[in-house]
Amino acid sequence: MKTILIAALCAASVAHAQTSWKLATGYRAESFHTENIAQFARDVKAATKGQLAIDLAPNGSLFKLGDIRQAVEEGKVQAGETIMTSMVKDIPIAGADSIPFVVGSYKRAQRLWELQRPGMEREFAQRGLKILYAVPWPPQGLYTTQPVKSMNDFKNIKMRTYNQTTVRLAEMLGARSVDVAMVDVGKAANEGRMDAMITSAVTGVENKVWGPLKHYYEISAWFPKNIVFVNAKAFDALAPDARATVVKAAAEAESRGWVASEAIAQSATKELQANGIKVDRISAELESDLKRIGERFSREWVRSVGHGASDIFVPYYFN
Ligand code: PCA
Repeated sequence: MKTILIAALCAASVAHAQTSWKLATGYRAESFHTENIAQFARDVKAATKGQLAIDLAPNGSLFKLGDIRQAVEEGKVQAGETIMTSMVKDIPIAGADSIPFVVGSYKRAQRLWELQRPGMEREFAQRGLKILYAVPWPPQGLYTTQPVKSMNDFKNIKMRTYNQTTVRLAEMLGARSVDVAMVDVGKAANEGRMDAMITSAVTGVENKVWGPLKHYYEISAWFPKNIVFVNAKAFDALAPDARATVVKAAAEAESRGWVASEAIAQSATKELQANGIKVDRISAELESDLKRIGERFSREWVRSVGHGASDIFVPYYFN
């Protein structure tokens, strides 16, 4: 009787201790961001001895990229990953990493994240969310079907967009914006639905855009970040040691992700070239056009964000 009772108690406590989270992302399983999350999930599972399993739902299979934050907030799914700029309507400071021509290197992108993170933590906490980590996409370059020399070459062309920054830029350039999710970029390019887009080299590689798109200009416009987060109630329900494990594994995932992003920035550009895309610098004229547009964008952004903007950018520029 005693053994049966003990066995039953053990089974019950094991069952109680095992938790599983679903983590929704809008990107593909083979995306370097998603592979990094998969590693994070394996690390958490091993370090908690199976107490916490994180199951990935990639490719927008549970929720669309732009709906993921809301879904985690509402507890429809425990955890998620999205691109920070997808939430600028509700959290304006989330857009700090997509202001054109502010950040020109991974080091500066890191500094920006340090300054942006406290405000983001507050915004997330108010919504019952906990940030796990953030990792940038490689620098954003300009893809085109035809060579471009100045702003005039953008008049009325179809420009693929993925966030408010790209929509506003298309508008300022006089182009027509076409919203295409990252996973549909290859298809849209092949169907002639875009003449230009601003995104990373790796996104071009993942979607095999060679063929329709012929030029890639390394303008390093910005370094947008993906953010991985969890519903705070789900996090708080973990045992304290499991919580500490998740936080530690998240910090490791963040460091690992930044290194991977930088490495892939190099290799992906080479891969575009190897597949026939002409990798070029932009003309001085287009560079100054884009710089002017960037400045205009910055002014609009600061005006719309207010204090939150100076909290980030005063130390960014002056400390
Ligand atoms: N790839 C994603 C976001 C930024 C990037 O480099 C996209 O094109 O949608």
